[in-house]
Amino acid sequence: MLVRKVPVFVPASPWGLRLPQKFLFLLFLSGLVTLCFGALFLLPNSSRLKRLFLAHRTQQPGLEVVAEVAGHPLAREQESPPNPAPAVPAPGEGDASSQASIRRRKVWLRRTHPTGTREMATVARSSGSTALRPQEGGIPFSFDFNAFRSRLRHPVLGTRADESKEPQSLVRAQREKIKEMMQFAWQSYKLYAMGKNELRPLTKDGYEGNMFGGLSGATIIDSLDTLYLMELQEEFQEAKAWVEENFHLNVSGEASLFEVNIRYIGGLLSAFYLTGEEVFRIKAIKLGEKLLPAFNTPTGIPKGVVNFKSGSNRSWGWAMAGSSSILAEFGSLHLEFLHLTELSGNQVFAEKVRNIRKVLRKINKPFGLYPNFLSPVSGNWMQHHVSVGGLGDSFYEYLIKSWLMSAKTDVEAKDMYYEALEAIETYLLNVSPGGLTYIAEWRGGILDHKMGHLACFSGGMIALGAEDAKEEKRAHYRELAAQITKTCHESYARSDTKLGPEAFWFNSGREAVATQLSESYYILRPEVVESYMYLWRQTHDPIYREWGWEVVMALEKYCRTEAGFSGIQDVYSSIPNHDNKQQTFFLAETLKYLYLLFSEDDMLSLEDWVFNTEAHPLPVNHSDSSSRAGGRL
Ligand code: DMJ
Repeated sequence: MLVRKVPVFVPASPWGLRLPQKFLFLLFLSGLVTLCFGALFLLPNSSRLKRLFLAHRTQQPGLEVVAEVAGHPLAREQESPPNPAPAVPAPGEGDASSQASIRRRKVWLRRTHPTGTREMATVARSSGSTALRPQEGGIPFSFDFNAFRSRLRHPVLGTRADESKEPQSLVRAQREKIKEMMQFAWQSYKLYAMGKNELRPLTKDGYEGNMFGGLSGATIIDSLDTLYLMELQEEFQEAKAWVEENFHLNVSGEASLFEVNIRYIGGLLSAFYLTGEEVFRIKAIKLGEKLLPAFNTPTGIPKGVVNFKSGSNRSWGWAMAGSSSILAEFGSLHLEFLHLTELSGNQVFAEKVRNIRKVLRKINKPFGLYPNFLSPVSGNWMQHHVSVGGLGDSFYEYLIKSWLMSAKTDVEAKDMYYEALEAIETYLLNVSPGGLTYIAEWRGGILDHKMGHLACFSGGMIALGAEDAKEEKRAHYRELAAQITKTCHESYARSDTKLGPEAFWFNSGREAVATQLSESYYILRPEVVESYMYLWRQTHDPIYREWGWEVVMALEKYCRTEAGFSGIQDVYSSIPNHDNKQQTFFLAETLKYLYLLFSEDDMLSLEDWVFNTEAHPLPVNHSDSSSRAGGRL
């Protein structure tokens, strides 16, 4: 028989537990309670739980002030700081990054919880402060839109002097024609593919592609500013309504950091700066936050692909067997990310791109050149391939534009640009036997004598940068820009369609022509008309409008279909074989640059705006707002 021994000096608990057991149980219970509360406050994304528990907490005084001025009741969602801690901390970032995130949080708290009278007065004065709309899960930061607009040197759409001078002028009719093309491209997209990323005009349906991580409506976001600029008001309202109602960010696919940045973030930022509509600012910032995990690498150089669901990242499989980040991709974030900081008050965006700059400053450059492949793990170049076309292009563009966007204060960017350009001139620039100037591609010292269509933006870039070069180089750069643009025009002029191929060569007696069918296609790309636009603004030489008009005619003849515009597979065949794709950049860039080419110079004046690499205008930082952005734009 089992006898249960109960020592007389230990009284049994009411639940039949002895005292030491009871003590241990209580200890366990209190530990559990502490853990639960700890998790409530420390876990990312705990704002929903916090609301549940803290619903009756008194609101911060600073937030009341902002909400009152904005004229909206303040929702609890607005209290979550932007950019919650990234899902996966960067290897090697450990303590430093948590310190940085505490600092960021403090900055954010200072911004959103103003306590002093000075801050309150600033908010109260700014009648144009963007509103914090609860239903949009607003970003708790106020941007003084009216003050920003008052600092611009020119009306956004210009004074349209030519219209008042001569209402029926040729240039006006040309501009109207381009506007009609935009209208047609938009209507076709709307009819057959509304909400999808791109229109397929032959099959009359939409296409999502796999670059945007499940985001939709790339054509809509890319078109917003072009519609606005062309005063297509009804269409602009349709696009805006779609963004408000249907542009959802809770997607979970893999996205290209570069493409999402230049098209979506760029498009939303421009739409905000042109209209002051809060929905664009908020969506741009929230989408920007979704891109941040791409930077979780040992060097801080982002990888090309980010997984929106897991927050993991990876390099493109084709980039040196998945080991490299691409110069043009990580080098074309600077403009947008500084504006994300400007509009959110969150330093994290600016920190990310400044770090990229730091890595690039430090690394050894072969002959002063920047190769296209860099390891985000070791920070070393992975291959010595240098190109001003694909893989390299917009890195150079963003250097000179960073300088311009900073109202000429970012001297580092300017120096990097001119140093890089000198190296390019020394090692890549060539003149063909027929007298055509071109920028070849460099492979460890050996030249490929070809130029991609993408490289044709460089005429415009060099023209744009010419004015700030050393005095003795200015005329030279102007001439160089004109010569490169002329070469790119030749690549169009030498085809049967008067549209240019994807790549053209200078060898075996052939000049400025593609040498194989696989390079003979034209996919509605903008780079050549982009250069015409800059050269026109710089010189007012009528040749650029003539050349631009040739493109308009060719687009109409060979790329216009019953249901939108399409690329063609062979520019050397006058019987077009369409590729069934109306690219988003056709509406964002090609038609916009054409429209600007036939407009007055003060429409989106280059004194006030820089265009991102998808032609989305971002404002120059004329102000003393450096303290707001925590640095220079
Ligand atoms: C655009 O998406 C951008 O201009 C990018 O920088 C390069 N390629 C396309 C247009 O050709």
